[in-house]
Amino acid sequence: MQYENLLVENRDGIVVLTINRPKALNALNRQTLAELRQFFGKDALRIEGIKGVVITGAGEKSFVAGADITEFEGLDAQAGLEMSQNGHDIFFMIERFPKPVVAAINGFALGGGCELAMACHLRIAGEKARFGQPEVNLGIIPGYGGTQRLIQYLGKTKALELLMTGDMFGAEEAYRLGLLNYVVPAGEELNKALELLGKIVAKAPIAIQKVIECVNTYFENDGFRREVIEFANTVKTEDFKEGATAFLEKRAANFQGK
Ligand code: CO8
Repeated sequence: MQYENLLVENRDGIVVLTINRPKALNALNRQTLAELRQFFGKDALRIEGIKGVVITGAGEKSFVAGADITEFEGLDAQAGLEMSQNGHDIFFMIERFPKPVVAAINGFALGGGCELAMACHLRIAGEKARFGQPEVNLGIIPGYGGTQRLIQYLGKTKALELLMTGDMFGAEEAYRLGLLNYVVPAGEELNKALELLGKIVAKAPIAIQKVIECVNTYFENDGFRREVIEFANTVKTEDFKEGATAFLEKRAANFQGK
């Protein structure tokens, strides 16, 4: 398939998938999500001899800066519910992909970008990468699994703090907290991802697939569905309209709790 916003490069069975919207810091618009669904749901498994996938972002500044905020205008609760569920479905396709998927995080991994990285099996970041779930700054909650997966990696203490403050944190801190497998000098994240995958794909593929399935099973719970519902509930608030408008107008939001 031809993609508008994804670059697909097959390096001897390791597919490097680059989210390619650098002018919008690789934000996940509807088109990009549809292409990720097409890739992980259909195209990837038809690539002969595929052994693993690396996901990275185009440019030096950003992995993925979140959902595309310019598409938030006019979003109602029903559309919010559907968009969130769509993202959940796609990110589960990644998490349940039978081959190892590694995020090579080359810059901002915020909101949906941090959630995309967390849906991958392993994460490697350049030292300048920045992380965060800043949704509360927009009057919403994470809608692509962030409330669940952040706890999986960080535990409840730090996950609650970071989800409620929306604070950004750097790669060293992300490593210390358990979000990352490795931090490497900026620009080296793709090489390190390929090196790590090289080691994994030399093992028995069925055994690797079963490891992925069993680890995922440990974390199955109802929290993901609850997140979709509560995301939609925040989309219908006036605070969400104010938060998204304030971002686009490049000013601080004035939330009223309505
Ligand atoms: N969406 C759309 N455009 C974006 C986004 C985004 N998430 N992030 C950055 N951009 C655009 C900017 O608007 C800007 O465009 P332009 O040049 O046309 O003005 C361009 O990218 C460059 O960005 P900045 O000028 O802001 O660059 P800075 O270096 O000053 O700042 C930041 C970089 C800190 C990353 C800043 O851009 C930022 O804060 N971005 C928003 C981050 C964010 O809040 N992400 C979370 C979004 S919400 C989310 O992901 C929820 C997921 C679940 C959704 C469920 C379904 C709807």
